[in-house]
Amino acid sequence: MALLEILTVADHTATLKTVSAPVDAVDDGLRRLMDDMLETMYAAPGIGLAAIQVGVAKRVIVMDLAREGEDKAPRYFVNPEILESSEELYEYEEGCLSVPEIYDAVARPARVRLRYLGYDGEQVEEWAEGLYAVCIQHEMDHLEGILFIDHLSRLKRDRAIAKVKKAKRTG
Ligand code: GNR
Ligand code: NI
Repeated sequence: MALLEILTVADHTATLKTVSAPVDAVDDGLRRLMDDMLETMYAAPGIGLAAIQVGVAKRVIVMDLAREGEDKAPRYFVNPEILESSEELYEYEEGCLSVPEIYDAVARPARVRLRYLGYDGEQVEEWAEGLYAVCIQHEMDHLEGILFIDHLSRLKRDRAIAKVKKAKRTG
């Protein structure tokens, strides 16, 4: 396994805005990417990671929502789709490894019905709610080149990017 570099808006805005391409086949090469992404996410640490955050424009996401002290619970999503969304919204204080140290509230559908391929290429359909719904929608935004700060006002977004750039400069 390998640790990958996580790209941030300090200097990789263009890459992070890329729309990722569907995956043709869940093969050993893709599983290796997912393994490396998971290791990178745990090391960060984070609860989710989309492939574009490590510079790979494929529709691939890894996630683990287990809390500290709980057993690891890795989840893998290839070519995920949202089939249905609740009218009800849920607001959550989001953060992003590509916008480090910035946190703000985003309202999204409280429940989403998902279809995706898992680690072995098996097709899954299920409802997500709570933190799972928050995280999968945040990650699926990455596949479209959208960051959580794109859901904020332009003023907040510009301030967030300026802060990340300054933090990178000053170390
Ligand atoms: O680690 C992460 N935490 C988080 C908290 C609230 C809402 C979304 C997230 S995802 C984030 C990791 C990340 O940037 N994934 O793209
Ligand atoms: Ni993110």
